[in-house]
Amino acid sequence: MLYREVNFDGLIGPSHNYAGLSPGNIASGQHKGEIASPRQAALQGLEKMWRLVQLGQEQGVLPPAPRPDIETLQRLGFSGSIPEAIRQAYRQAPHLLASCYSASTMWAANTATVSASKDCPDGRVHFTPANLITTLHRSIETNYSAAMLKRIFSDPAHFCHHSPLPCQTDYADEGAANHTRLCSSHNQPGITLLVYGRGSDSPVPKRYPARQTLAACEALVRQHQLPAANVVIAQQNPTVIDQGVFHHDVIGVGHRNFLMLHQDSLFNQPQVLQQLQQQWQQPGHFRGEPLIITEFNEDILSVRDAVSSYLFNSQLISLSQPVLSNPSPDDTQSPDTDQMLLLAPTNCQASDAALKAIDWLITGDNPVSAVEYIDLTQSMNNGGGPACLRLRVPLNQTELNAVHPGAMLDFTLYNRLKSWINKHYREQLTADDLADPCLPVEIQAALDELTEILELPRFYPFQV
Ligand code: SUG
Repeated sequence: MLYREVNFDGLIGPSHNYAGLSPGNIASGQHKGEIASPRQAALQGLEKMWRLVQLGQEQGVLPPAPRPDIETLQRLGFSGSIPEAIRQAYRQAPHLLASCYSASTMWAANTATVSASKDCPDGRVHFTPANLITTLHRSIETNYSAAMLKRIFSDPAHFCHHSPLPCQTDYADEGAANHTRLCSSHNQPGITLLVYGRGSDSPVPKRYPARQTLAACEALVRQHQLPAANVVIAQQNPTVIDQGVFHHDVIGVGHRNFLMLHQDSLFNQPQVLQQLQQQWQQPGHFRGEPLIITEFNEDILSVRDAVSSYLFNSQLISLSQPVLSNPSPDDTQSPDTDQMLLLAPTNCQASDAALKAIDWLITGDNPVSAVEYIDLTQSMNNGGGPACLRLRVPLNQTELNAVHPGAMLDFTLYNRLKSWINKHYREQLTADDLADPCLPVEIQAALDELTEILELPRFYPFQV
């Protein structure tokens, strides 16, 4: 049975704003307090999803968490009616109100760690929702994400849902942003590369938090029962964390048998890459194709330029993946070559260094043969590029058939979502707008209608 990688993107929610909530995420700090456009943000995210469909990919949509998170506001001591709790929070602690309003579930790469059924002994796809405990606004995603994933991937014959790791700093987990699955084809078991920033006695960054721990990676391997021979756990280089690489997917991306990363991404990088090659070639594991690793040194692209352009947060799209079904209208292309496309953020076009590096990449000895740019400025200004917005789930046709069908993007859904965004989303949102008592009412109406569009009745707590 044919397997392929399916991207599920977080639909950008109506409260998208710039609150500077993420220390160590340079864009989040730089754009703090700016006027956000939730409508533009959501349309940009939707266009990215639709482009993937046009490229012959299966593409799923994950609904946003309900915001503001009233329960968290109450737990933080803001009491009374919803408008009253919001008023108090705005007056006393606006950053807490912003945290409860954050649209951060858009960055689906942080929603969970996912292992392919080909990699797990029980032949099911395994999910562990990330606890995201490093920041308040992201930690409040977990309960929602766990329930949402169970609803979208509901069939226990195919999907196994684990509890999030314990909410304790030793188990800080940021999900698939620190996970890369390397395989010669999705039909074969892959190597799971997990990257952490903080371990028992490893060097730690001095300036910014290391968000993922070694203990979390080890626990994920145990939960998913991944065979040790197919796992590599590596440490992020603390010096790149201190330059703004708050997740590994800001400095490296892998797809199938290809891994591209900055030369300074990992601690002891030469040894890690050697281990990957050794495990790739271990006896009894037929891989079919070589593992191709392309390292960018400082002369090709500095860490600084990598962080500002987000080149490594591009999506790599295999243009030779089998098309399992064809949900698209007439203008859909299904290229049939052995090449990969780099879907890069338009920020790369504004950087001479990134453009040169991309040119070096696509003319080099590796599978990337083309580049395309996508405008995700609204999300990018919060440090979320193309790869941050998607959660990758390798699936075969039977598994794909078991996914909630209303979440799979086709031309009709694309158009319905576009109209829905244009109808409900504000053109602009500022920090002061979060105090507007009309905003929660507007958001609730929008999400209520969304659940009809996605065929998810009684999905949000306010609907039960
Ligand atoms: O966790 N930004 C997110 C960006 C997540 C990017 N994801 C990946 N690299 N996979 C974060 O730092 C900023 C929100 C604000 O400042 O308003 C924020 O949460």
